[in-house]
Amino acid sequence: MTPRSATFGAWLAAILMLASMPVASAQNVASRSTSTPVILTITGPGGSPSHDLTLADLEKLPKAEIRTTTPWHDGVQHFEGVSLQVLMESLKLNGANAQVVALNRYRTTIPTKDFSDHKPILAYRRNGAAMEVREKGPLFVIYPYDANAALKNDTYFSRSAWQVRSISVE
Ligand SMILES: Nc1nc2c(c(=O)[nH]1)N[C@H]1C(S)=C(S)[C@@H](COP(=O)(O)O)O[C@H]1N2
Ligand SMILES: [Mo]
Repeated sequence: MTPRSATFGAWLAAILMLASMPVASAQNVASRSTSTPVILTITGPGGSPSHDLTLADLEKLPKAEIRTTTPWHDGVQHFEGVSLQVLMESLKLNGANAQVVALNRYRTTIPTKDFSDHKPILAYRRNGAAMEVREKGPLFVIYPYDANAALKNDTYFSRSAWQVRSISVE
């Protein structure tokens, strides 16, 4: 072997090694994004670490249910999800307001006092089925509108973000 081909061999080995590493991590990312995608990112105040949650993570929390009509559906709907109050408590997040941002960049501010006063949920199922993005899923803030006439107005409808992607508590 000439010195030149030895150098080439060393380069080849290094390149093969480098090439194999990104392939392995790309596969991990791909399998995570198809089987258990992150659907919700929650951040707390003051640069505290953010939480990336999958549907399975949300389903581990106690299930909350609301049966109600809404301005966006025909007839009484059965929503299943997680109480926003319980979600905040489980992540030990405290703050006066939750900024909710949707996939379409719609953004709304929910005073966290609503979570205890009105018990809205972050719904992940409607009538027993996961909600597709085109059906305003995968996550939809739902208040118990029928249980309290005071919730049937634009203040609460505008807080009812669909296609929720992130929540930041401030
Ligand atoms: N993702 C998302 N959620 C949203 C909105 C939106 O544009 N995108 N509009 C909000 C506002 S301001 C209100 S009043 C109601 C409006 O519902 P409507 O467009 O069916 O009247 O949904 C709320 N949730
Ligand atoms: Mo609105």
